[in-house]
Amino acid sequence: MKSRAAVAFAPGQPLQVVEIDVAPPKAGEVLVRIIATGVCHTDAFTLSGEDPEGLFPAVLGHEGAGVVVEVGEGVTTLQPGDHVIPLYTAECGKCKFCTSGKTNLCQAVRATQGRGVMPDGTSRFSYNGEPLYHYMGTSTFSEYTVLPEISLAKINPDAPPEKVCLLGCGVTTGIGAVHNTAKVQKGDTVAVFGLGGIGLAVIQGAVQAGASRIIGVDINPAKFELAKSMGATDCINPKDHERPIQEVIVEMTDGGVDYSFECIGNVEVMRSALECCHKGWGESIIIGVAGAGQEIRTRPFQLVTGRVWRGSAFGGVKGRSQLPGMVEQAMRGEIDLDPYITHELPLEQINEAFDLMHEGKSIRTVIRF
Ligand code: NAD
Ligand code: AHE
Ligand code: ZN
Ligand code: ZN
Repeated sequence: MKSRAAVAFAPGQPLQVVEIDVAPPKAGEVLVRIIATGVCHTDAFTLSGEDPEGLFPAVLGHEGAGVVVEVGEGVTTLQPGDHVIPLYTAECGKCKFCTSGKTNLCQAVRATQGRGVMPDGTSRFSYNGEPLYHYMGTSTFSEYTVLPEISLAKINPDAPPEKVCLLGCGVTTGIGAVHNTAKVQKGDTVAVFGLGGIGLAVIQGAVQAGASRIIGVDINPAKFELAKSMGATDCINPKDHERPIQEVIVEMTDGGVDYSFECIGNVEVMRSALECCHKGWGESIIIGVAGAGQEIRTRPFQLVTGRVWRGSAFGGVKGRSQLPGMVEQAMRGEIDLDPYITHELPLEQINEAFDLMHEGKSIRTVIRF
C-alpha cells in the first residue's frame, strides 16, 4: 500500500515527505496506521549521523500512537481496530532478559531492529522500488508502519493518540527512570541535568515520588519556567557559575543529592551528574544518548566512595505489560501530558519540529498525520 512518510535519505539532511510503499505484514507482524507521533531528541541524534546504528535511507520516528489495520499470520494478541503504542523495547515475555526479572531490555528482536530490518531480515518499506530501512523497530514517521506483534502495547481506545504518543518514549523514559531505575523515595533530593522532554518527565516522576528537593540544570534559562511549574524547586545555569556545577550542587545540598539524572547525552555533563551525588550513597542515572566514540570518565575514587553510575532505557518499563497502565494513569490525570506538548504540526512540516528542538524553543512537537 501507499503511505505518506518523512524519509531520512542521508545524515545531516532534512527529511523528505514522500509517498512510499509499505508491504503487508508477514507472520507475527502487524500493520499499524500511525495517528500521531512525537519527535524525540534521539530522532535528531540519529539524523545527525552520530548514531553508530544509524542507517540511511530510513523512516525514523519512535514516539507514536496508532490503530491496528491488519495482522499477519499467527498474531493472536491484536486485531484490526486495536489502539496501540509502538515499542522500541519489545516484550516477548520469553527471552532470558524478559524472564530475568532484572531488566526491560527484551532481546527477541533487538539484533534485526538494530540492522533496520524486520525479524526475517527484510524491510517492509520501499521508495521507487528501493528498500528503506526501519528505525528502532517502530518507524512512526510513516502513516503506515509494520511492527512485530511483541513490539506493540495495546492501550485503552479512548486515550487521545495525540497525547499518549508521548508515552511511547519521552514521558515514560523520564518517569520510569525515577521509579524503576533510581527508585526515588519520599524526601530524597534530586538533580536533573537537561530540562527537555526527558528532564521534565524526570521532574514529574520525582514529584510523584515525594522528592524534597528537585534541582533543574540547563544552559538554556528559557527552560526554567516550565520546569518550575512542573515541580523543580531550584533551577540553575552552569554558565552563571565559575566553579564546576557539581561543586555548586554539593554545596546547595549539604554534600550532594541522593539521585541525579543526565537527560542530555553530553559525556562531560554525565561526569558532573555523577560527582554532584552524595558520598556514600548517591546514584546517577544516565538517560542521555551520546554519539559514536564518546566515553565517560571520572576518578574511580568517586565510585570507591560510594557513588553509583547506572543507565536507563525506556525508563526500565516493560512495554506490553506496564505501558497500558501508564496510559490509564494519564487518562486519570496522574500523569499530565499537556505541559510537554509545546507545538503541533502536520507531517509535511516535520522538519520545523527538528528546527524548534535545535533552537531550544520546543519541548515536544506532536506530528499529526
Ligand atoms: P531535548 O533536546 O528536548 O532536551 C535537552 C536539554 O538539554 C535542552 O533543554 C538543552 O538546553 C539541555 N542542554 C544541552 N546541553 C546542555 C549542557 N551542556 N548542560 C545543561 N543542559 C544542556 O532532548 P530530550 O528529547 O529531552 O532527550 C534528552 C536526551 O535523552 C537525548 O540524549 C536523547 O537521545 C535521550 N533519550 C534517551 C532515552 C533512553 O531511553 N535512554 C529515551 C529518550 C531520550
Ligand atoms: N543506537 C545508539 C544507542 C541509542 C540508545 O541508547 N537508545 C535508547 C533509547 S533512546 C530513545 O529515545 C535505548 O533504549 N537503548 C537500549 C537499546 O537497546 O537500544 C548506539 O549508541 O548505538
Ligand atoms: Zn526517544
Ligand atoms: Zn524478551
